[in-house]
Amino acid sequence: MKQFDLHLIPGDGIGTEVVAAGRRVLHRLELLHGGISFRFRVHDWGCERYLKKGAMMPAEGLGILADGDAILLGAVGFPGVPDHVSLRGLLLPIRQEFDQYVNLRPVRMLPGLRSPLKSASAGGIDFVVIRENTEGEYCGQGRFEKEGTEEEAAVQEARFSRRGTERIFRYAFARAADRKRPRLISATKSNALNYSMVFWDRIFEEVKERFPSVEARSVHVDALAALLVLQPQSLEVVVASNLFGDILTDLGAALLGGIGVSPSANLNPERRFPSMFEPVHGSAPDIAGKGVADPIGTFWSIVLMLEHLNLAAEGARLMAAIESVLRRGDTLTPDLGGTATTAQVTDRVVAALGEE
Ligand code: GGG
Repeated sequence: MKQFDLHLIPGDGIGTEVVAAGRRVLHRLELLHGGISFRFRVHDWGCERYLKKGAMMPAEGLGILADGDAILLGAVGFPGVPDHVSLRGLLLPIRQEFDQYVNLRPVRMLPGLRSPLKSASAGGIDFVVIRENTEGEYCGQGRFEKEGTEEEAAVQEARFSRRGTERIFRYAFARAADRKRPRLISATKSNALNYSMVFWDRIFEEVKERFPSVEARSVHVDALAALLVLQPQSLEVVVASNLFGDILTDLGAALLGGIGVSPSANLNPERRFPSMFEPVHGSAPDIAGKGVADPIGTFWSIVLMLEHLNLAAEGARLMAAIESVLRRGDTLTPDLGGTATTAQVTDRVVAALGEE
């Protein structure tokens, strides 16, 4: 029996509901396979803990996670704790300290999803955003100046190292080279950001030299946002900085008809540290506790996790189950136009797993 140690951080709001659903799906996969077992260690880290103890996770939190095979996270953030405190107290330290420098976010139109774009059809939109995940605009450096005076100001720094920039491009080019249409677009804004994005473009051109089979170009992020809406079918791989990737992938999720289905993987490709998997959506306090959160984003993130754990067949099995439930379309949560609960969608996916 091969055992996988999984750390679960349900976090805040609907995070607890979708991770509980994910656990059921993993348990079902375990039973169907017969030769694997998932050992779950659940951590009650998040905003509630912050309000009681003054920290989102314990001081030794990263040490606790370090020995796991992977981390599954629900969502972070809740009213009562400022968002920058919750994000910087849990999500960002894990990504940064575990050097999860690739944030991989597929944008794929699955059967049954209803895109707000008239031209979108299942399979028509199928690209992946590779977001730099450890530095850039989210490096956390900056300062307040002359606070409380007429001249007060805030300075937010964006740090792009050669090492960090080169490695994200290498990863993105390698992914693009593997696609049927080997195409890569780098999101830039070097007309306005005269240090960081000029540097970003320079390194992009250097790395491009090493991948002659990939058709690669830079596009300003504002024009790229328009391209996502007007010609998403033309896209294969997009590589972006931390902030640009964050924004573009919410737009990408919206192209699929709602943010609830979109998955993400925070990867340490060298596997020196555990990687973390999480739906793109946040904690959605407005629907938290109502039992109607869409668990599909978490299930799809689990597919990415299974692939990372070299359980590709299990990943494919889960993806097929998700697609069959979406295709039938009679058990969908309200964000996708249905009336089903999280538990009902999970029941359906669990049942579909057994039908393969
Ligand atoms: N599912 C993870 C989550 O809570 N995301 C909310 C969020 O604001 N994420 C920002 C980010 O991905 O950098």
